[in-house]
Amino acid sequence: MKHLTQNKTVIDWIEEKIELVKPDEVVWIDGSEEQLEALRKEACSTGELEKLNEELLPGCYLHRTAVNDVARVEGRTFICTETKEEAGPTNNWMAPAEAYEMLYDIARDSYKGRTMYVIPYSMGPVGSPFSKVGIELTDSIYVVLNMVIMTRTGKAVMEALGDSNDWVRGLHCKCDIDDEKRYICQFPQDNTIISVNSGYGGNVLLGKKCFALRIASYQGWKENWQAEHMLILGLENPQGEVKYICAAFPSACGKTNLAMLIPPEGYKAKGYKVWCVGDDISWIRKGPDGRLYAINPENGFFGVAPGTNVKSNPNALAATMKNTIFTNVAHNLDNNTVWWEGLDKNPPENAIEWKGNPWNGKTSEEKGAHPNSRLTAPAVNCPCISPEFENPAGVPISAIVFGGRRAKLAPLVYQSRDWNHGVFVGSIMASETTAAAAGAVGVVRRDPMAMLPFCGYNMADYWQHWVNIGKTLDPEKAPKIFNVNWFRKDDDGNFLWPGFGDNLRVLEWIIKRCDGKVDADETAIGYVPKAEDINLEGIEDEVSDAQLKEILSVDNSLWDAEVAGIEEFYAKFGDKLPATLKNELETLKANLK
Ligand code: SAT
Ligand code: MN
Repeated sequence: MKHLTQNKTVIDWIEEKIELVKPDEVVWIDGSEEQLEALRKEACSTGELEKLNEELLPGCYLHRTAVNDVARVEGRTFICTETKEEAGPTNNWMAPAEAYEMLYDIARDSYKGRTMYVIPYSMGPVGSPFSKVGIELTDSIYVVLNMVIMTRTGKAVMEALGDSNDWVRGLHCKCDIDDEKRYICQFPQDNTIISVNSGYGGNVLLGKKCFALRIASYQGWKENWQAEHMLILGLENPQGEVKYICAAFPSACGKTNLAMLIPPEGYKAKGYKVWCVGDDISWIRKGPDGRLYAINPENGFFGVAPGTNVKSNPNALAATMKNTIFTNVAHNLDNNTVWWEGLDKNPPENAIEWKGNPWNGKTSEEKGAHPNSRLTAPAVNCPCISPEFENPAGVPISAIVFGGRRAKLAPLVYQSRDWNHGVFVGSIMASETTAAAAGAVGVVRRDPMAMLPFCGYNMADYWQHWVNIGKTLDPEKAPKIFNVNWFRKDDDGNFLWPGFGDNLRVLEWIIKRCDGKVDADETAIGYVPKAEDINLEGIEDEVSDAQLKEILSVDNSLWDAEVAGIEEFYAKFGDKLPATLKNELETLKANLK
């Protein structure tokens, strides 16, 4: 067979995998439109995809996954390092030899009667010093077409790789979508990922969570850079200056909405604008001027559909109007388009729900779209995509923001005292769980830096890596670190902050803090805004002064209880817990007294 490369490390690995899984045919994805169009046609002929209304949604397709395969499966995700300690107490671990044997047994002969697609892809602009190459083998056209949107694929990638051995091996086998034999395994020491028995998003689009976070976080540790679960946005002020912010939130907590935010009317009129560089993942390294720079390694958005509408995120909605793949949403048969909960108040009557059954949105009690249904849209479609999106040098970061869903406790925003305190603030993040992963929803769990499901090595080493990065930065040039919480509720369960576009009011305060232009109140947990410094112009009816004071308040008794939770969590790491974090916790305790 003819390979798209002469790279011997690539050819040998592919030949070995062909021997293992025994495909009928092998097809290299060269990135050409003819090839992709033929694949779309083939997928439509087998029912894997359905072509949507070409006039209303040109180039768009619908896909339904198996009903037992709709989210990431954290319980079946493993970090396979030589020792359990290298994976740490927050990851599932399996010894590599044992994992390979088990996975090869599952994968063996599983491509019989199927085609192997070889997808060469680049995370990051092809040839950028930040970028890394991966090759994914898959027996799913759906995966090919999603990877083509989410990454840079094709010939140019193999040319950029040349004969280097620095590339990530990825083997995906659908097998029988058997959830008892579903495994998502990362081998950071071998640059390898193997995923079997799933056909869903983060389990199978191996460039995304598996590579760009789990493997890349490990690479960053070894190579002195960082892979983080962070959006990147540029905030342009009326003078035309753009400041960049990276923000980490757990899955389905509004990263896509924040990254594509539309400023409130008053801000728009003054000339404020938000540019989206990325909505999920940042690769960060120090630039020649000593500042931290970030790129978005992805090339598209794999956003949550439910709740996306003209008010919550008009930019994301606009991005899905062409060349987009919708997964597990409802199919409106009247006009061959799609619908999901929260899109509008007019659900279709004549539709098919996400499981594939007839559905009347006006009368049915069932949901039309799965809560974790997704849209895969090309970044170029986004009306507010940053002009710096393709910049191989990345964008300079002024602020790092951590955040989660907390009904109580965390104030709307607070700033850490310095880098190490900021690392502590990230390490104690906790959030209510969402539908993005299988399991209970709405339970508070620790999710440090929003990396709990994505850190490819011992979280204690990861924290130490953060501390070490800080040591290499001039404090004047280091990003300032903040924490936000858009999700505070009153005792009746009502949200106290409107969120969405109004979050710009908080970003404005953050940038002012970075520029040293606004004062703050020092509390036990860090710097909190003075109420008068959060601009409520235009939302006085929605957020009263008393309400604002409440969400800016720090309740020391609640924090005392939180300290107990942090101690319990930290205890899991034993002696490996960085001394810096231990000290920061002691400082917090002392401050609370
Ligand atoms: O399914 S994905 O892992 O790609 C999305 C997410 O959970 O953030
Ligand atoms: Mn994510």
